[in-house]
Amino acid sequence: DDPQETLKILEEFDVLMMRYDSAIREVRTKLEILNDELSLLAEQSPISSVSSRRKKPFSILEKLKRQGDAISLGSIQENLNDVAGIRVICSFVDDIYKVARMLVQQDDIKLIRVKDYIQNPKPNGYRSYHMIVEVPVFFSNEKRPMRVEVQIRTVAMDFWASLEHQMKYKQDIDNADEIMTELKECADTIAETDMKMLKIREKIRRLQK
Ligand code: 0O2
Repeated sequence: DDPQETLKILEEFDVLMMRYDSAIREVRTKLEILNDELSLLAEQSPISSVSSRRKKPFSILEKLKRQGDAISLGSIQENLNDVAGIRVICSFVDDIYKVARMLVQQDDIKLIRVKDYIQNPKPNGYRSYHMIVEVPVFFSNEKRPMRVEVQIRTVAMDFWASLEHQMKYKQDIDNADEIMTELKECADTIAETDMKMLKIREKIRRLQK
């Protein structure tokens, strides 16, 4: 109720969001450096693109409420792992694991959690490699560990996920089951194609040697 108090909380919220933006920049830079180096060593870049987003205040609030967590700045840092999100798109499945390994082996990166939806696809067919990492970010007079969610997937997995994601916002549609079945079939075909592409690339490499 106190406007001064509200203003103070909003300012602190802004500072926290700036910290998440900084953490995104730190991890993006690490990925760019890895990609630059690996591109020089091999003829192809392991990463085809990187995108990032910081969760909007409304979505932060919604997720805290959904999880039944307290609505506070401390609660955001404690209970949300995906305020800072980075998506890495690779051409080939083996690059996903290579990039993930090279990122977490850096001694300032702390691996908090891994969810390998490539080894263990979700029932709907979703495939992607998820990691929650903590990266230290240096500010004027302190160093803070910040959490970032890194999703790594192939171009094909990403194509699938963006179409499937649209289903989340389309509830109560008549042929939902049919669409879900079709999506599942596509996901399996994509996984098979990703593996075939990897094998073809290996054959081409052997020919070049
Ligand atoms: P949005 O709109 O992308 O931000 P946690 O992150 O721990 O709170 P959870 O569910 O355990 O929650 O994390 P998980 O399983 O690692 O997945 C979180 C994110 O992965 C989702 O974020 C999506 O971006 C993506 N994802 C997971 N499952 C699916 C899926 O079935 N289909 C698609 N298209 N994406 C998926 P949000 O916050 O749900 O959504």
